[in-house]
Amino acid sequence: MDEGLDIITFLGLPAHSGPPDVSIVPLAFELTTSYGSGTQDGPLACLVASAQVELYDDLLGTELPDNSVISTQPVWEGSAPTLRDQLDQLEAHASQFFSGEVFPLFLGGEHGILPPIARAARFHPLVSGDLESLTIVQIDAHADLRSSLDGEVFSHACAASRSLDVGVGRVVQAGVRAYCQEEFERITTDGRISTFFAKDTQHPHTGREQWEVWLDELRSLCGPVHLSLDIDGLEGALVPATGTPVPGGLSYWQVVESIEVLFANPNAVVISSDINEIVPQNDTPLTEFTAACLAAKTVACHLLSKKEGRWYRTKRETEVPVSGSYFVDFQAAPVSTSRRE
Ligand SMILES: [Mn+2]
Repeated sequence: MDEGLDIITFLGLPAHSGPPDVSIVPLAFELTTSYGSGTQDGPLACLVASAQVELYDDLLGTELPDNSVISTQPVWEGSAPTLRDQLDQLEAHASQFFSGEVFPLFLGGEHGILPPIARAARFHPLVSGDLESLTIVQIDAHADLRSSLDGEVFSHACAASRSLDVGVGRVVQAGVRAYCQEEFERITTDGRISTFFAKDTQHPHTGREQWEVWLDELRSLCGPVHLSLDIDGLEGALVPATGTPVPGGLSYWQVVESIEVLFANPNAVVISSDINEIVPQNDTPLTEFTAACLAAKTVACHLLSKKEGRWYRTKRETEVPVSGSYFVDFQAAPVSTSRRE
């Protein structure tokens, strides 16, 4: 790693000693991007942009870090020779942040980071080996439910399918507006998946009603939750540098509202989050700055939920064994939908 990277901290906060309340975990992971590239540089660009984000959060009513310790981890770069080896490495790296004592916010990197993060979540005390209890809330232009893309089952386009395959109980997703027939059929037949299509929530006349249904879904979740925010879920104009910008997406304020409503749910505990598909923009920092603003909002909502007693610092009792080579040996589960011939 280049010298000096360790001095770039989230929000430009001074490095702090002591046990962190929040860990910002940059993941320079880009092995399967299919259109635009540059996601490996996204996390660092987001950290640099975050120094310009205002520290005051209106919901928290004070400035970050609000007497908490927010630590910025060194940028993780996979060193293993193959994609599958890197996924194992990534899972082992992510596992450190599921002790229950810290809230991790992973910065990606392509969305392919999700399955190893989700699998690492099984070590969180509230999940405690039962990944079925975990819900992934996904904001994304894409359903990410393909069985494979270009022959690769660990493509970023399969992030949600592979997360279900590693054992996650539910995926609820909004902003979705780019998907293939296989994905649509899976959405309509797999009871573990709830999809809120952008054509419904963003409809010029009836969108408001559908948006309320999405918010009610977030209010009704129970148990541990991982929030996975693919920034291409936002309207493409806000994040033009992301790998696959798509028109017709969520507004900035809709994503803010989704984060606030999710963290306010008294029956769910958001144990971790990621913001992914960040790509540095050449002519303006809009893409990485948008991601940094949403990262700050996520951290503020976590700190508020902690203040208000919806998050508990729990300690893992036993050490996490290194998971071996799960992804190397991974066999994709048979696709549960049958395609019409
Ligand atoms: Mn995605």
